[in-house]
Amino acid sequence: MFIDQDTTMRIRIINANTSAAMTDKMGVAALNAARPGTEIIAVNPASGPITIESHFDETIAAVGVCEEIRAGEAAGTDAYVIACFGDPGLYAARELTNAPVIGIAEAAFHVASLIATRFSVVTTLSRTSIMAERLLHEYGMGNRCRKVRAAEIPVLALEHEADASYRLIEAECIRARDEDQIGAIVLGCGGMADLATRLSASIGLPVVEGVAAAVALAESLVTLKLQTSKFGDLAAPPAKPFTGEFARYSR
Ligand code: 2AL
Repeated sequence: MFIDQDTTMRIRIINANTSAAMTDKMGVAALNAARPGTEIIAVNPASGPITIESHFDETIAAVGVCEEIRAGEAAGTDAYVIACFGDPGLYAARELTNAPVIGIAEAAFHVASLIATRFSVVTTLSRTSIMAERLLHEYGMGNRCRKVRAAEIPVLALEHEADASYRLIEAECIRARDEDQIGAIVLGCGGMADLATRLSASIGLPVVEGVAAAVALAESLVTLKLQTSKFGDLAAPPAKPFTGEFARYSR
C-alpha cells in the first residue's frame, strides 16, 4: 500500500509587534515544534508598536497583522499563527484567507486544557493579565483557568534583561504550582517562546508555550485538510471604498 507521507507545508508566524529579535526567537520555537517537512516563515509588520501591552497597542498591531496575512496570501501559505498573546486581529485575519489562522493564546489554552483539568497563566504585566482573562472568557475557557498571574515585567525586558526576567517568571510559576491547584502552566507572552522547556524542568509541571502549540495545531488542521469556514462571518469582507491612508483596502 502506498501512503502519501508528503507533509510539506508552509506556516507563516506573524509576530504582531515590530521587535525583530522577538520574531527570530519565535521562529526558532516554531521550527523546534514543527514536523520535518514544515517550512516556517517568521515575520513581523513593518509598522506598529514595538511591544503589545494594551488594548490600544493591540488595535494598531491588528492592522499590521492583516498586512502580513495579505503578504502571506501573495506568497502562498498553508496556515498562519498570530504570535502575540492577545491574538490581535484574529477574526479579521480569518476573513482575509481560506487558510487556518491560529492565535497563540487560543492555542495554548486549548492545548493546556487537553493535558490538565485546570491551568494558570503567567504573563507579563498586570494590565495584560486582565486582557488575558477577557480572552479566556471570550474563548469559553474561563472555567479551565484558575488564575492569570503577572510577573510584572514589561515585554521588552524579556529581551534586554533576560536573566532577571526569567527569575521573576520562574518565581511566579512556582507560586502558581504551589497555590493554584493546577496541572499545567500557560506562558502568557510570545516573547517567552524560548522558556517553556527550562521552566518545565525547573518546576516539574507541563508548561505550554503558545507558538509551539499553535504550530502543532496548524499542522494538524492542514493535515486534516480543514480550512477557515467561509460560511457566515468569516467570509471575505464586503467590497467597499476605504478612504485616506486605508484607501489601499478599497475593492
Ligand atoms: C505580548 C506578546 O505576546 N507580545 C507582545 O508584544 N505582548 N503579550 C503580553 N501579554 O505581554
